[in-house]
Amino acid sequence: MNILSIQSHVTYGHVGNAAATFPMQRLGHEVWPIHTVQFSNHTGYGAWRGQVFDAGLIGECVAGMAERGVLAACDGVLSGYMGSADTGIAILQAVATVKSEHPGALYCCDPVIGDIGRGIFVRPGIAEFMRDKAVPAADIITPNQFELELLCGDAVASREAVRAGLATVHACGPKAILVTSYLGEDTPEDSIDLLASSPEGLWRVRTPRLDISVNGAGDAIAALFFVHMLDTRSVPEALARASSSIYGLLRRTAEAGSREIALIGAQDEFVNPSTMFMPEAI
Ligand code: PXL
Repeated sequence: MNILSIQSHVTYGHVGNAAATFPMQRLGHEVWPIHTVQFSNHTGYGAWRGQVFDAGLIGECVAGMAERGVLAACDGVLSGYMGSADTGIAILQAVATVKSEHPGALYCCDPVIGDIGRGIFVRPGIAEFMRDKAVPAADIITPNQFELELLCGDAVASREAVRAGLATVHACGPKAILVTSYLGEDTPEDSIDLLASSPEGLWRVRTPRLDISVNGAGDAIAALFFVHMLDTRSVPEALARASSSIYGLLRRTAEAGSREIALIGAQDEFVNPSTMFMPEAI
């Protein structure tokens, strides 16, 4: 598979393309990264240096690839954190260009807006852009619980509410939704749920909750879920593989006591997760 991945990049550590690219490559895929920024390190450190690239760079790189005649071989476009609405518009143009060259290509949008506890951490206008423009253009989305609630406009703590919220978002366009972290009314204290939904069903994986706080895990799971969806075309299968790999990655990260996800050290988890979690239909 060939994946065009349009995200931020950091020199040190692993978020954005520096978290998404390698797991896809380790699974045997070609990744075509376009960097929307290059920073020294992720923003979780509170200080960083670097540059935000002009949104025009995205169109330039896509146009250059179109001139090489390679876009017909692009199987998917993956996007993550968008620094500005301009970047978002350029990403959606890239998606449209890829789909015009390869109508079977899929777009996976990680609608990065915020998180429980931190609230909205993107610039004004991005949340609306995600809800009104990016998500409707996407085939697959990977929100966390906070982002799902913003997208559907309601709390999703109960089983009925999460079903209703997911149905609302499916009606906007995406055929597959991965909820990357979910604490519902019936989630035990020591656990965390990942949900995956299609118009055909809803599946849950429940893993032990690890006591760590890192950046970039969401970027890695979106990439893994996307390539497993492209490979298997099965929502529960992609959920099982991606969640098992991320649990292994985070367990190794916790053991190492690292502030950065152990993307390289734990690479075998992408191919052969040490614990396989089975999805339950709920
Ligand atoms: O993980 C999302 C992300 C993407 N890009 C940059 C970040 C982060 C999270 O910290 O700092 C630059």
